Amino acid sequence: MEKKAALVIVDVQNDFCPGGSLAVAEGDQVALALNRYVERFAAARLPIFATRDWHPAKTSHFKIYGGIWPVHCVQNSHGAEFHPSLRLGSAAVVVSKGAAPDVDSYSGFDGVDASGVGLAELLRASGAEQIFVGGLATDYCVKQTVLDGLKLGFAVVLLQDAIRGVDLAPGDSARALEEMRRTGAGAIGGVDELPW
Ligand code: VGL
Ligand code: ZN
Repeated sequence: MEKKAALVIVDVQNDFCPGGSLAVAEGDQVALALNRYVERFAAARLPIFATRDWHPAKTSHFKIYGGIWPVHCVQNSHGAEFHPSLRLGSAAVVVSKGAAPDVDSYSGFDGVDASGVGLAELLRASGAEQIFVGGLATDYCVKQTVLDGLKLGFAVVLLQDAIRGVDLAPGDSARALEEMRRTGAGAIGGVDELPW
């Protein structure tokens, strides 16, 4: 028997895409790749979760308050909206993270749905044993989400055609990929490699 799968889309928001305040090169490209996964998961009636970075205006995550990042993904701002190319469909559950004023919260597993239920619990309630993860950014939120997923006992498959990195230092994304694979994440390069 195949493990029951869920799709986890990480932070495909305007501020992480070209034109945004923390733009990842080709960040908008992941939306197009992810749309194909959304279609396949929705057709198979498998659960879909979309995380979003959801910061208060004042947080130690931002450079101006002691962190390392430009202001981005402030709650209810245009920059925090999902990129318009991403077609989430009605079934996707939105999971918000980064709302605390004093922690970075890179992992999607720090996120909660509209009722305050955390991602791990949502996944377990959906019956998911295996998560397919894509989005932004490879070297921060995707990496932390993948590593936490493995730690929590989920099988994790990285969507290599649907991730892009910040690369604050050159090679960060490549190193992140290596660490995720070494820790136990699998990977596929496109929807054609989905096992169903
Ligand atoms: C992220 C930097 C700062 C991410 C979030 O979603 O990868 N990166 N905040
Ligand atoms: Zn952030």
